[in-house]
Amino acid sequence: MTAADYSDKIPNNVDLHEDRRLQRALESWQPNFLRWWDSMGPTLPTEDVYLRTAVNVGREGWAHFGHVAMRDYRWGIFLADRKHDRRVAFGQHRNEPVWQKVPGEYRSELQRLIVIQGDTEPASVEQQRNLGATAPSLYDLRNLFQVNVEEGRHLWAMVYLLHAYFGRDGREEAEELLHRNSGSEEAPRILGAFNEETPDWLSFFMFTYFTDRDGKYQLGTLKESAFDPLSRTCEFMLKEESHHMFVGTTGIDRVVERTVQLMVEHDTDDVGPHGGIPLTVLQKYLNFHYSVSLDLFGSETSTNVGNYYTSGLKGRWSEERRHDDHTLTNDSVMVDAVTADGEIGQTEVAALVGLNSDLRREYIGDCQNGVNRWNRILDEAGMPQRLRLPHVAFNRKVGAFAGIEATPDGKGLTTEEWERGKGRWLPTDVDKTHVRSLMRPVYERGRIAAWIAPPRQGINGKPFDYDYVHLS
Ligand code: BYC
Repeated sequence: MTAADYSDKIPNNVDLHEDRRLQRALESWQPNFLRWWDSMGPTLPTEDVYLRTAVNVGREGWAHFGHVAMRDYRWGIFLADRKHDRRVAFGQHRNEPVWQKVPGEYRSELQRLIVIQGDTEPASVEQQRNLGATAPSLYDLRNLFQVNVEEGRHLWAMVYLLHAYFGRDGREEAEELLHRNSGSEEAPRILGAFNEETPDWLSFFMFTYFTDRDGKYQLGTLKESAFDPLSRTCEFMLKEESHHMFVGTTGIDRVVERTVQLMVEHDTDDVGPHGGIPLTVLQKYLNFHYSVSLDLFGSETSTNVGNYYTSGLKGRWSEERRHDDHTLTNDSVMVDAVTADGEIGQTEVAALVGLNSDLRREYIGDCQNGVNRWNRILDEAGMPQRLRLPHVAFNRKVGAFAGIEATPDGKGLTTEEWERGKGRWLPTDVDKTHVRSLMRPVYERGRIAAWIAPPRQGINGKPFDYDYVHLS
């Protein structure tokens, strides 16, 4: 069954009505979720928003578009269709049928992975809650809210698994997902990047480009999981996720485009006084968001990830397209490391413990595509400047390079050199204040703030000047 049952209090395609206990448990979590949404979700009051709502998981027509009051959004539970002959693709259980229940021996690891994944979803909504007050256009405002409601749905996706498969512990973890908060002193979110601020729209576009992209890769590995309900839920989440990255990619496109226009118009690189964001500031924001997102991949060498793989809990990106034995017990790989003489270099490790590096490599290749795209905009305008990804050792708080400092070129630095240089590589208070000063809301249909170019197209075939959001 793929079509969602919308007559249920909780829309779903998992026959929730057949399991009254589970249904009651989720229905009692629902008001807590709404309380969290009211207190930690978007702060800008709106009448309704032109949103996409998932209605089906099939290839064709999976979503419905229409104006809805955000609080009445139908957050639901959608798993991709079950493949009846699906088998484990990797690890020690390779070729065995996938699991419809959680094996006792892997219960705590699986729960931990689901909790970490679940924790990021509401965290991002919290980080973005004030952005509505400064949206550059109604089109952008609508995209922000689309991302927010879908992150809310992704929380539902993980909470469903916790309630359905992890008993009382799972229900307690589901409560905790609403109690931890981004940036909180007492109960912060689990992963570093999700406790950082998203105070302006440039940060939002960088976040949706770099941090949502970590989400894409992590979900891609969980989609390979031998635990079939997790696999199926991640498969469907990935479908929604691509719009979030589109928002980031095209958002940065449009900032670069506008900056270039101002550079040409005023014959200067310093577009700040002309209401634009200089390329140097863009590069600093890029450096920050990329390095913080690299931290989300964990350490270059990790026994956790080797165990997850061997047990069948978490696979590799495109596992089935890899040409090897899918167990990796005899393989080795080179991973980034600080060498014995203190230099930034590489070291050889068992392939299994190097799997965070494997995933990160895929991610970095994908990130580079965006940079190439933005550089094409510069190139076509005849600009010699280029944006680039900083070195993996730059500004790291997790993994091999957490204990050292390095330039964006990957040259090691003393602490004093780092302190003296960091204002050239990461956004300073002056940069942030300038970017924030540009963040004035533009809520008239068809109009756009002066620091960003309009999009080439609207949403779902609608024009840019469509009434995407009705403010209250
Ligand atoms: N911050 O063995 P290691 C998304 C901890 S984003 C703080 O290298 P492992 C989204 C680690 O837990 C995708 N702590 O780690 C995007 C471990 O702690 P314990 C989210 C960190 O397990 C935008 C210790 O350090 N999903 O969906 O190999 C908007 C040693 O680390 C951090 C997932 O991440 C950090 N950055 O890998 C909305 C998938 N990194 O065990 C949504 C699920 C590591 O010593 N999670 N630590 O107490 C995982 O697969 C893994 O847990 C990790 C870490 C990849 C995160």
